[in-house]
Amino acid sequence: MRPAKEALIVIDVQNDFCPGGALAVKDGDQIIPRINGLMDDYSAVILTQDWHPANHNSFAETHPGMAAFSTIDLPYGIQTLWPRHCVQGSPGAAFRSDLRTDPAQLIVRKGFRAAIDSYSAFFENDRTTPTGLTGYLVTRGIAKLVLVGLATDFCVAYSALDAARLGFGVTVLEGACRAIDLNGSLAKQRASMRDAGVGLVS
Ligand code: VGL
Ligand code: ZN
Repeated sequence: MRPAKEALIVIDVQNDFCPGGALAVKDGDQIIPRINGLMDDYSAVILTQDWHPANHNSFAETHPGMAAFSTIDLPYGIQTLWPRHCVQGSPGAAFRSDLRTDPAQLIVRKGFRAAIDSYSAFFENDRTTPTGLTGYLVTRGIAKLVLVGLATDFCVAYSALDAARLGFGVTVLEGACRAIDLNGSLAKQRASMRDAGVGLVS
């Protein structure tokens, strides 16, 4: 058993990010047995769930003429446009049926405001609007976080960088993550995480 002040945070292991899904991450499903096995070692287990309205601003379909995986300028900065994914209540937004969810004590839904995306489990993409997760962790006395899930270079990395900035000790178990790797994003985010003091462990 890991120390009580340490939490396992499982990022976005949802149908749309796995093979066959709308924004499939290569081999995204292959991390699930390992994640399931980790859950019994942690007294705090938290899941996140990407949870968008159908007209979300991060969807290419919301911007006529714009292609998926291109970028646009929004008031909070540059936003990558994604294929429509993880629409609230849709099968694609559900957790993979082989992911254990019973051990989770908290499920954080994010990206539920149409005007702003939220990669991180802590803040939306303006880096200031909080999800509330910080308060939950702090009031439970949790100081160290172990992050796994999808995708390494987007939601996992943004969460890890925010957590480090907030003062948590952060480890990313890369063997229990898979990446999108868009235009070199994986190498860039791995370097940023290292610079921020995030432990990268295979
Ligand atoms: C994610 C892109 C869009 C992720 C979520 O979970 O990494 N990536 N929405
Ligand atoms: Zn999303």
